Amino acid sequence: MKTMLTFALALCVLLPLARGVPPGFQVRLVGGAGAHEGRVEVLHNGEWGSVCDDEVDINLANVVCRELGYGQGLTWAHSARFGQGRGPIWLDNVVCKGTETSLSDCRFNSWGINDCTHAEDLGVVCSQEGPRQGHVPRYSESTQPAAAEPGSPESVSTRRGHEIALNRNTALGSSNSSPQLHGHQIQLRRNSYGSTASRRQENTVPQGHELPNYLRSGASYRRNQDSQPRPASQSSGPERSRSPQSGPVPRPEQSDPNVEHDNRMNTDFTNTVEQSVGRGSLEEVRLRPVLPGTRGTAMVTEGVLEVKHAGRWRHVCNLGWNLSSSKVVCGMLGYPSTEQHNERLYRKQWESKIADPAMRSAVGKKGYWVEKVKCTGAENSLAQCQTQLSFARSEVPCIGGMHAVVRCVPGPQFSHLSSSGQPQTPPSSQTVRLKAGPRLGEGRVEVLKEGKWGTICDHLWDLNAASVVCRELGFGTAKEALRGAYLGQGTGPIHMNSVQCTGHESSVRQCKYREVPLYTCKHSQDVSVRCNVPKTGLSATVRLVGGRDPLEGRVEVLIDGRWGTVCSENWGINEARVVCRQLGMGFASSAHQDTSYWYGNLGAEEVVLSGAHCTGTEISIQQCRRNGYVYCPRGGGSKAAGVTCAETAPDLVLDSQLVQESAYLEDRPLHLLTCAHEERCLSSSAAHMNWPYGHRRLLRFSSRIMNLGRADFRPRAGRESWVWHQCHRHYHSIEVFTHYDLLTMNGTKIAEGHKASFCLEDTYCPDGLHKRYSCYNMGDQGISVGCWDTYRHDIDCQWIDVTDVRPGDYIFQVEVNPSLDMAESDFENNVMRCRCRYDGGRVYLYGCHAGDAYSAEVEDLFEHQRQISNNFL
Ligand SMILES: *[C@@H]1O[C@H](CO)[C@@H](O)[C@H](O)[C@H]1NC(C)=O
Ligand SMILES: *[C@@H]1O[C@H](CO)[C@@H](O)[C@H](O)[C@H]1NC(C)=O
Ligand SMILES: [Ca+2]
Repeated sequence: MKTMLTFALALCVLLPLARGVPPGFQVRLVGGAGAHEGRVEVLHNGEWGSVCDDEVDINLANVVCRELGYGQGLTWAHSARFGQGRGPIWLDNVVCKGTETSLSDCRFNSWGINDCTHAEDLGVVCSQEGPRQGHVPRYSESTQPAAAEPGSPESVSTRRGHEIALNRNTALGSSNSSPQLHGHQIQLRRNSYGSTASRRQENTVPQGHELPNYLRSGASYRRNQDSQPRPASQSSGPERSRSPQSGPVPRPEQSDPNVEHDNRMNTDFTNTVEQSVGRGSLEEVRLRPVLPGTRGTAMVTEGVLEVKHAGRWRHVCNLGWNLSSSKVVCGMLGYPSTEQHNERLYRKQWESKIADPAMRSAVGKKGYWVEKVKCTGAENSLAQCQTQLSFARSEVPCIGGMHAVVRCVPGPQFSHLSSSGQPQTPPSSQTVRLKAGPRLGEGRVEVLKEGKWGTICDHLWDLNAASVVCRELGFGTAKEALRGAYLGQGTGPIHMNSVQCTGHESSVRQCKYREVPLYTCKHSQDVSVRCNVPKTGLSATVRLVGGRDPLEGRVEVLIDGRWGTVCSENWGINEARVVCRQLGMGFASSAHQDTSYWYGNLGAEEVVLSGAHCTGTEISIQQCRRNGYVYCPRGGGSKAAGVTCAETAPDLVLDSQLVQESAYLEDRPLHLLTCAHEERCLSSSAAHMNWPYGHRRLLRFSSRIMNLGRADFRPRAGRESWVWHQCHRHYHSIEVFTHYDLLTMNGTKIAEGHKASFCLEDTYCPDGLHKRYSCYNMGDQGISVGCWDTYRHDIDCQWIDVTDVRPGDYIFQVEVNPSLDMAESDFENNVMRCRCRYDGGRVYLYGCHAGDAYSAEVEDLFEHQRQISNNFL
């Protein structure tokens, strides 16, 4: 009772807040067979956008229809039955009382704030009879006759929509046609019967409800094939006989949607009460936050569970539900684990809700309940659990129960986005990682063994193992378990093969697996995963504008509630990567500092973010370091930052073994070094020598740069800007392509870094691949996927000038693409380091390895321990 009062109070409080219709607001119906039906679109800020179907009930349809000049709403249709819209989703969680004169007066999240996709676009069907004939929108005529109160007998007698009602038809015996609802029997009513008597009869012998046929067809609405609603008599005719299905049912996408629809919707409810849906059909789940403490955050971790079956969202009965089932749901939502929610609070809310007529249809909307869910907790998806689907009927589904509630625990990298979580950094002692994935929660799987990162070979690789990896990394279960180096090849060791997990392991290293004898697996068999990641809402806080396709454009970000541009000063590939990842658009292929060729949104030209500096691993651009106040002398507009994103990217990796094996010293006479001097391949002290007498001491080595990514590596500069180098008689397409450095053990550069620019080509391609890039005769430059570009130790400039270096222990370092000029899927492997001992006469390189090959601890030892033994690594 107290809760009811609170609710009534809340309504009173809301009333005075009712906004006037904002200027320029309009509503329209799009994509229906006639003007009286379609996807609801609203005009806000000059842009049409759709409405999300969350929490919608018939009141909303009534408001929209009246606003458009129709009598009232016949019904509403969720899940984009009238096709998916484009552009913004302006409204979500819209709650109308039914008496508003405009949709804009209903309660909803702020404009554009939603957790929906266009697959949830709302549609409405308006009754064509009404106070006005035809379509008289409010916009052409400002006054609107007050429509009949939705609960009044007159209105009900003309209303033919389907209303899902909660009924307790025993105690009250109410003759009021407006359902006075206190129990929780769920049934579909057809209220086209004129008299109360027949309606009450209907309560005991429920009938099918009337919906235009095209609304009933399955998940995919195909208006063109079935554009005419059939007469009502036809759809309520004899039912197709139906045998209860047991055992596995075909997955929805494989079955004929119409057949499925017939089974589902035109059911004679008196005969069949239940139908097992078997496996494979509950593919999508969501949580609806209903407690005040769980609302209002972009990332929903707790709420009433809804599952999508054959295009409809349904509630799940909590009888028999336990934490194992919650864990599966959380996994699907991108969360690694679950915990117990406050049962008492939800029970209380539930009881007050079903006692309150105003809320009944919101509860009853999910007229079909999924029941008897049994999961072990190891499943990747609810579809693998035992479930039953109940049909609306006179008997009550879920007697004594209520909707299931789930509370998920986000991974540490997301916990700050949930309502309760404190900021946390992911554990540094991680022993599994994802590499080179285009999006968050995707990538090649690498595990740490004895301080060394290695890959997993793909024999027996499956979703169970992939899910263990995903959970271990703070994501949910796996969406995909990929084999065959689908997300690029690793380097270094291959640690595991034939991995088999039960799904209960907390780390993939606890799963059964086989060691990998040398040469039995190749990196072309490296496994990768795609994990379920939580909907953070972060992708809605950045957008690309003005590009030729959706993957490029000027960057506009939402900061402190305002959209604006980003200062392009120091805007680079790391920042661009974060933006692309935040948008779910893959890798960044370029970062633009000049976007004059793209037009931004009016009103969002101003710079709202400056000094952005990302490490590249952040999950949003707002998370990167930035100026406390905006400082951007170069201004926004055409000078604002932009990005181009791409699904695939190259990945350059240095062959460290070859460097180690090929290094030697040469004392080279100066007269052979004129070209090299001209190209600045010698230390500055060379300039003070008495040319051409004397020599330079050179540390020479071969290097091989492999492209292990999934796109060709191409110089960014177009051919017209390549530089002809007369001395070496070729074009340089990239000014700085590699750094060769000799460092002291404390990291100081001792030999002047030689910055080499190169002519890129496919020196070697493995069998089956064709060389496509060649420097000769101004040929196309680049490195094809799978090929490599080799610089032999005996070519000019392929060295470090160590003439001025004293004997001692050093670190030898080669870095490719050091300025991150060109996009790659992984930059961590672009550095290669060796220990280097120089005794004044000879030089030894040992322990050569890629920058990401070892754990942080081992890398630390490597760099700082002076007396490191030769066979340490
Ligand atoms: C939940 O129920 C399932 C099936 O009845 C059972 O296998 C599982 O162990 C239960 N989990 C918990 C946490 O009680
Ligand atoms: C680093 O080591 C060099 C000699 O190896 C020394 O001259 C220099 O002062 C050291 N720098 C720091 C910051 O320790
Ligand atoms: Ca790389």
